[in-house]
Amino acid sequence: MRILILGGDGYLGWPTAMYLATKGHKVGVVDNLAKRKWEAEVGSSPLWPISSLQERIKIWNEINEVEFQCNYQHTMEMFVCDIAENRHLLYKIIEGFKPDTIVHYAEQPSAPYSQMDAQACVYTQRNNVLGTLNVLMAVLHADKSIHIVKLGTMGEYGTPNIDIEEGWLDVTHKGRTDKVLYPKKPGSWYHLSKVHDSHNLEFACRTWGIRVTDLNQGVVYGTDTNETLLNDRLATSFHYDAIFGTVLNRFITQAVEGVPLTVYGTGTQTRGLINIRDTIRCIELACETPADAGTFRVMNQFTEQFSIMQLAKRVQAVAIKAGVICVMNTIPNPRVEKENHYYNAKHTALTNLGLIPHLLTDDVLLDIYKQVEKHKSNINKDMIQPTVKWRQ
Ligand code: USQ
Repeated sequence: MRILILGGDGYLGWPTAMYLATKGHKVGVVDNLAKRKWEAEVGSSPLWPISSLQERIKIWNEINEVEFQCNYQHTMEMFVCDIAENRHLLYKIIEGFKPDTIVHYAEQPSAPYSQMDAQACVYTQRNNVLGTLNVLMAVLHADKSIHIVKLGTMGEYGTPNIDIEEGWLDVTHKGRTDKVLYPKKPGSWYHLSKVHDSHNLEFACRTWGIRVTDLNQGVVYGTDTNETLLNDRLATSFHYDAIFGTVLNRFITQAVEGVPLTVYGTGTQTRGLINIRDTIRCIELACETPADAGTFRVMNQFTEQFSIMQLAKRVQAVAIKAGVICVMNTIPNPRVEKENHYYNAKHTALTNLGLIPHLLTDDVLLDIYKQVEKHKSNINKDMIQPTVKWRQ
């Protein structure tokens, strides 16, 4: 299959590109390299140095040309394009590469970033919503049979007081029934941008007959995949700061550094989590089983749910095993979110397709801990405490 990955320079996009290439797919990577600019803007750096996208692709292609005797399938092509700003370049890339599938990660991924100020809010929604619209227009322009696999988020649903279904809800109202998009109540401008994307994608499926899979992913954790471990310069970016770091990666880094874990509020808020190794497998499963023409398919992409306090306690126990004293702090919650809430989110679609989850065992936690510990000297303590407040 020919797969074009939009946002292939990111924490998830890059490991996905390598993984799909090893599976024999012809992979093209598109990115505008903006993540590196956002990092500079907020003063964040990945915990270990990250090669440029050009260098990553060069190393990947060299390794694969040697290993597979120039097997064209395993090498990648790279395109620099801002998909939100340059629709016509995106058209050209798609016409030239002729993908069967487009995997779309090319969005500003941070809730705190989107809450920083007016500019960051408007930028996030503009970048994410217009980028996705341009992908839809490009598919309509080039070939309506291209399957779009879009990274959504579990945060689109928020924390409703009823079970969360996979994208759709059967509703009976005054004796009549219908199937509607699951009602969304997200918790940030960023999460809202993904809600807008989902509505635009569904409309395009319904009106143009295109095919889309929206993967509502939970909080991702982890440092490596088999491919990132092949060479230091193929590593993916790992963030622990309060803007781009996700909660479990942050807690592990805080434990390594010996600073109290930053549990926001009571820590009783619950989230779905997923290992980075399962993220790439879920993308593969979605690509291999395309949605039918005219279908907006939604799958919830997480494997286990935990409260934030449970995560903090798990990290604390592993740190203690590693011989380190680890304390946790419940600090005033900088976000506006429910802390005590019902949470029961369905997530069977991907396991039904064959996902065998990597669960969060103590060994998995310890592996991440050890990997982070190797880079302890790079931790910038000033980037750990949250600075962005939701309530202005
Ligand atoms: N939290 C803490 N302490 C911290 C950081 C976070 O208690 O130091 C809490 C937050 O209050 C929140 C939860 O942990 O309740 C998750 O926060 P997060 O920063 O790990 O995740 P979030 O902002 O929701 O966003 C991340 C990714 C985003 C993805 C989303 C999936 O950045 O791209 O869409 O996870 S989900 O959370 O399921 O919406």
